[in-house]
Amino acid sequence: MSKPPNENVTTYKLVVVGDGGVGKSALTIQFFQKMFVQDYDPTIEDSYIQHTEIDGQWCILDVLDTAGQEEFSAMREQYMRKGDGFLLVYSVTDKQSFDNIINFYTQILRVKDRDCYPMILVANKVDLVHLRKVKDEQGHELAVSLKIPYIETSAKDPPLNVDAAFHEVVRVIKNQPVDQKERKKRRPGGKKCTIL
Ligand SMILES: Nc1nc2c(ncn2[C@@H]2O[C@H](COP(=O)(O)OP(=O)(O)OP(=O)(O)O)[C@@H](O)[C@H]2O)c(=O)[nH]1
Ligand SMILES: [Mg+2]
Repeated sequence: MSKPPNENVTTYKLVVVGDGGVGKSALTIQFFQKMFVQDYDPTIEDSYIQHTEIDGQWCILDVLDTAGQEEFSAMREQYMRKGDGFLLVYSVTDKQSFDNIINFYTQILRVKDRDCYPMILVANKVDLVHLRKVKDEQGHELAVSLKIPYIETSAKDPPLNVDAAFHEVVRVIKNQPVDQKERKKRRPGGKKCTIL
């Protein structure tokens, strides 16, 4: 790995959303601090910032780890406004968290006033094979219907796809067509845009 450059690099604001207890903090801490947090300590809002090299290019990742618990849901619109890209996280052991992904997705598009936005679908806790309630096909199907990439992760040691998830959302941000960055939500009858 080469050294971080001194000149200005692009900053990407990423926001990690999803129900309480799905592993948003565990994924974020595993990415930034390379350790697994075993205990559950519900988050209100934490942010992390770090230089990172993705596909040979240095950038700054500014990651907001949000509160999944319903009692903090009033803060959602505010952090959604700030994000350049979103990780929509559910736990494969918690069907309700999977069913709620659509609510986060819809709310992000509404807040951004767009008909698509850089997001990825993250199926976490895949190490808990015997407790799994949501199959990989269900995750894939949802991702296809939302037109966003799908990735299976485990924040537990040894981590699975944790770096890959954060890197992928940056790729989606970078690869969005220029006109899409400006494009507002199309009114009824308009053409749909795609990210993939
Ligand atoms: N086995 C396993 N446990 C996990 C994984 N990710 C998180 N956990 C555990 O699940 C619990 C909840 O994880 P958190 O990361 O705190 O959940 P959260 O989504 O941040 O929850 P809120 O902050 O309330 O929104 C903790 O006990 C974690 O150790 C995983 O990939 N595998
Ligand atoms: Mg948390």
